[in-house]
Parts: sequence; C-alpha cells; structure tokens
Amino acid sequence: MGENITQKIIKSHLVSGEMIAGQEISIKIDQTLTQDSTGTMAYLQFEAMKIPRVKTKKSVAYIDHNTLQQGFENADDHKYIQTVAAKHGIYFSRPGNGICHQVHLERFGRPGWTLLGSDSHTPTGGGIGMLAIGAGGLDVAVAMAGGPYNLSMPKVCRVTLKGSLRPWVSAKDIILKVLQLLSVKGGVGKVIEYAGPGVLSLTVPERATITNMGAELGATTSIFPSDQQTREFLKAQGREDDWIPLVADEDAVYDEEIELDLSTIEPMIARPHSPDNVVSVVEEEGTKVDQVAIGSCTNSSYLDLMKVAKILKGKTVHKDVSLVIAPGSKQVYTMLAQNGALADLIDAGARILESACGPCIGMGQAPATDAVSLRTFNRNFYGRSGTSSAQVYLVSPEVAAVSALTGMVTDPRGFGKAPELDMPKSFLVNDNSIIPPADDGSEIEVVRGPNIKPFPLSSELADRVEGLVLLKMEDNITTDHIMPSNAKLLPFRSNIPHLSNYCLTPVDETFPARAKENKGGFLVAGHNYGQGSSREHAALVPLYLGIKGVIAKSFARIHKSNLINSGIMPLVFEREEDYDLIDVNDRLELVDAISQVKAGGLITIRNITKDIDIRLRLELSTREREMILAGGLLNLTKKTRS
Ligand code: MIC
Ligand code: SF4
Repeated sequence: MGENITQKIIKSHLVSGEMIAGQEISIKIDQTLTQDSTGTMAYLQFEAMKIPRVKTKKSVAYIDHNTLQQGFENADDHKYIQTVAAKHGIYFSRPGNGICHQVHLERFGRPGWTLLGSDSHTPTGGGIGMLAIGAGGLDVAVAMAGGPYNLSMPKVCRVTLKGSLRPWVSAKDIILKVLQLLSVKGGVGKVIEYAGPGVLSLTVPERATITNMGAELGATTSIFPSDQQTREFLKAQGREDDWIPLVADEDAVYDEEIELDLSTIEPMIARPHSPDNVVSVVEEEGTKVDQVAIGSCTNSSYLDLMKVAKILKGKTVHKDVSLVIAPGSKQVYTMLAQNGALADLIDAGARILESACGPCIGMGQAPATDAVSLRTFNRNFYGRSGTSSAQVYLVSPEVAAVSALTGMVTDPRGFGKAPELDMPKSFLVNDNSIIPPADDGSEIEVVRGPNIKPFPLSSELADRVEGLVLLKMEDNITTDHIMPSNAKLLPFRSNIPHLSNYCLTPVDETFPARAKENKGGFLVAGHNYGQGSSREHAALVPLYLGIKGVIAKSFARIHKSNLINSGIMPLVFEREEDYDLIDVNDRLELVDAISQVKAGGLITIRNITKDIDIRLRLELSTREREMILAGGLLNLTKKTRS
C-alpha cells in the first residue's frame, strides 16, 4: 500500500509505537524553534535537565513577540535567551530579524525533516514540506535534550485542490474557506495534507499561509508536497541543496478526503471572535473600518507586502483608518526598502512597524474602543488585540489594503486589475542577525535579570483529591482566555506568580482571588478547551493556583499535553450531558485517585454538593498516566533518573 507524505516523514523518524491513528507514537526531532514569550520557560526547563549542548540538527531561538520594551523585563528576557542559546548550541535570531515562522521558512526549513516549535503556528513549515508541529515549551526542551516527541498518530485528511484562484483571491481565502468548512475543531487529531493539480500554482509563501492557519483548525499540522515550487523557493534562498522531492504515492490511502475547486473561492472574511466565523467578503461589505493591520506569521511574506504596496502606490489611506504594517522578516523588509515599495507604503500613509509579531499578540496598536479592526492575522479571539470591545476581522492582504483605502470592508474585485507578481528569482540573503552559538559554551555565563523567576512544579498525585468547582465555562475557551497576553502581561512570561493574578480574568475577574482563597480546585468547560496558543503558562499558572483537574467535553491538543506535563488531570465527561450535573461552587471529591488513574478505565468523581457520582474518562497513554501520578514530566524524569 502506498504512503502519504505524513506517513513517509513519520516512518523515517519513528522512535517507538505503531503508525495506527490514535495510538501513541514517538518521533525524532531534527530541528526546534522557540520564540521569546515561550522561550524563557522552555530554556529554564532545558537548563533543569542539565544537558550541556542541544542534540538536535539545528535549534533556533527567535525574539519576535516581546519587542515593546516598556520596562526592563523584555530586554532582560532577550539577554537571558541570547546567553542561554550561545551556551547550549542554539542559534539566536536577534530582535528585528523577524517573526520566527517567516524566518524559519526562509532560512532553515527543510522538506522531509521534522520541526518542533514552542509556538502553535510552527506548522507554517509545512509549506516547505516539513512535518512541523507546535508544542509546549517543555516538550521542545525535551527534544533539544535529544528526547523524542510523543504524540498520538494523527489521521491524515487529504485536501485536493483543483483549478486555480481567480484574480484578487489568494491563499488566505483558501484557508478561511477550509475553516468555514471544518471549524476550529475540525482538524483535531489530524494532519491536513494538501494535494492535487491546484497545489502546483501555489508558491511556498502562499502554501505557508495555508499551513500556518491550519493551527486554527486544531490540526496536529498541515503539509504540502515538496515539488518544483519548493525547489524554486529554496534556490531563490540560496539553499537548493536542501531540496528533496517529496510527494504522496499514487495509491496512498487517507482517512478523510475533501476537494476544493480554487476557481470557486471568493474573497473571505472571519468575523469576530473566532477564525471559523467565516463568510464571503460580499456579506460584510460596507462595514466601516477604523484600523487595518497587515503582517503576522500568516501574511507578511515578500509577495504579500509587494501586493499591498502595489495596491497602495500613489493613493492615500482613508482619513478614518489607521493602517499598520509589520513586514515578516528582515529579508522582506530590506527587499521592500531596496526596490522602493517601502516608500510607496509610507507615502500612502501606512504606519510601519518593526519586523515582529506586534499587534497580532496585542504588542502595541490596540484599537480604539468599539473599533473595527481588519487584520491579515490568524486569530481574532476576544480581547487578543488589547481592546476587549474591539471587533476584529481576519482577511487577505488584498482585502486589507483595498479596505484601508476605502475606509470600509471592500470586495477587492471591484477595484480594477489585481496586482500581478512573480516569485523573485533570488531573495536577498544576509544572515547577519542570526548569531551562531559558541563552539564551546562552557565559559559563557547565562544572564538572569530579576524578572526570571523559578517555574512551579507539581507534586505526586494524592490519593484523595478534593476541591471546589471554581469556574464553569463554555465551548472553545482559548488560551487567550486562560492566560491573557498583551503588552502589559507578555513581559511577565517568566514570572508565574505575577501572571497568576490575571488567569481566566476574561471569563471571570474574580477567578484568581477565589482560586487563591480556596487553595485551588477544579475547572469545568465545554468542547475544545484550551484552543489556540501553545503557551504552557495556560497550564503552569493554573498549577500555581492549585488547579487539580480540568473537566471538559473535549480538549485542544497542545493544551492537553501542557496540562499533563504540569501534572494537571485533563478529564473528559463520559456522557456530555453530565456537564449539566456540575455547577460553580460544587465540591468534588476523587477517592482512590492513584489506583483509578493507574487502572486507566473510567474515573468516578463524586459531586458532594449534589450527592451524585459522575463518570469521567482520562484519555491518556501509559506514559501520560505516569506523568499525572508523578506530578508532571519534570518530576517523572527526575524519578526515572534517580
Ligand atoms: C499566539 O499566536 O497566540 C502566540 C503568542 O504566538 C502563541 C505563543 C505564546 O503564547 O507565546 C502561540 O501561538 O503558541
Ligand atoms: Fe506571532 Fe501572531 Fe504568529 Fe503568534 S500568530 S507567532 S503572535 S505573528
């Protein structure tokens, strides 16, 4: 039987387990990436493992998230990461060099290799044919230490692309269409593998836009074949030697199949507050716009920004619109500067930011009260922009640029001829902002500013676990709800005690105080709890607050792993309707916890307040059970080593 691309890469990296969907496997990781907002924690954990030098083929530490330096905190974190990277064999991408996913695609990504990144949009690398997976910082630390990455063997869903895109329609519209079809839960447990004749017409940066936003489907990752387009891209980056052909066998088998005719896709838009709340732009046309933001790891490539520059050239941004643009990398930025496109953007009235995540993670440019913000980003979760009353919409660079001129949501198809652009034959390559590690790191001193605080560790599972239900939440609670991130909070990513004062406050402002007063307890939630970011702070902070278990209808993949790594039980209702049997302030009790977790079957929890038993599933592998019993991954590692 033939193999698909996912199976080929997994097979060549398989360390243990059988490639049967749903079963736990472990794979060897070739490359890792971290960024600064998850990196500090990942490197603190790496240091705790006492491994002198990373064992991967290449590990890169990027600084791209926390670049607003309002106080010493971010700059301290940058120094810590720079020195810890130099010491332990990790390449350091300086602030200003660009967004991790964009730079990694340009300079390091390799077809057929595996990449584990402490950022949920790591699957951007799938655009170049790598198996690129987002994970919590601790999993990335383990991979840097040479350990395999454990995951459940995904199902593979083939999305066959036919035909070609019409003018003014672009890669962003394809992935918004897929989100409309599959929803933010539609990719859970799956790899989305793109195939078919339509693939050929998409360049690597366009493919990367699509795989990037596969994260919003909840997918393990997304991947494109490695073909002539991939070769051209690598050649233009001066890396043709990194190219290998990689396509699915003709008789490859898939678990699911979808077909998309590219010629039927229209410009699309995701309405507030979810990336799958997608309609055609036509349906939203005329809505007045206050802010337009172009950039992020989804849409900040050279081609994307050149399109924007062509649309804006010689025109003026609407008087009521603030247009902000953040080029994705130093390479993109310099090329725009050299060919004059940057001047066109500035001249039209755009506000140009440094090459970083910026407004995508609320690092500046928060919109005005009740403002409508149109963004080329990937997430429009409630409050993420830094302004909770803002209405954030997600669109393509074309829709963003045209709407910035008209001052309202505009279907670009009425705007004349679409800009036409070819992939450059060569990109400007200058890696002078990527600092290689020291040959011998033993002499390097790691600099730790006062913002670097120790991370919390769980303790072994008690045999009786008891506590109050502190919150009852709905479906699709995001990590931006659990551990909000914005310009004020991101500087404290290495300071869990400080962050704990903000945990789950977008859901209930009284939560941190109540959690502290009651010395922790339980959380109850609906489906897809913890969707979004890979930030393990969404588990470490609840751990710090004494949360013992989260009882939900279902969990998002990365967050579930982060909970287990932290020793918090992710419990799933055996019968969904039992969600109605628990209320806030109910007292729950889990007796014989150790034997119940060890047994691996159903777990019975008692709702003391309502005097009823509720059956829950702890859907964990044997290894994960051991983690819960030991109080998390680091405790388990210590235990097995001693
Ligand atoms: C995001 O887009 O939400 C982030 C910020 O990049 C996160 C990482 C983080 O929270 O630091 C992600 O996607 O994993
Ligand atoms: Fe940065 Fe936004 Fe991409 Fe996250 S989604 S890595 S914050 S640009």
